Amino acid sequence: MKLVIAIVQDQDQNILSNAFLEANIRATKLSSTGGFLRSGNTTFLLGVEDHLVDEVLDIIKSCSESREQYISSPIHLDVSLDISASYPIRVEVGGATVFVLPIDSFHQF
Ligand code: 2BA
Repeated sequence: MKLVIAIVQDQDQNILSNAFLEANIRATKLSSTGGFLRSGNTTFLLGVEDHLVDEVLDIIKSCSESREQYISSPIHLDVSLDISASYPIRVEVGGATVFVLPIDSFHQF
């Protein structure tokens, strides 16, 4: 059995939840925050039998879109203490960031 951890953009979480439901795949959804953009994203936890891992990865891939986001560069002072204006920096986010981990044991009490 494997633990699949998938971090997706909030805009994709609903369609991905529905796809898991349709495929009868169990998932837990957590609200999370990206450390870099500090904006909300969604983390799915899935305990998956080995033979279903590829199917789960295909579903995640098909439901996760890559998007561009812009962040403001920090305003900084140069040597002459002039304040430089901030400017937008383009960042490509996603589709999905996925980790697949082995599970030592699985219990439901
Ligand atoms: P964030 O940390 O908010 O990162 C959003 C996007 O910003 C990233 O998209 C990447 O394009 C860019 N980015 C992140 N750190 C950067 C840095 N130090 N310098 C320049 N650009 C940077 P993704 O790579 O698609 O990641 C989307 C979200 O997935 C991340 O949101 C984070 O929540 C999670 N994530 C990505 N890699 C991870 C990792 N190795 N471990 C844990 N979480 C990760």
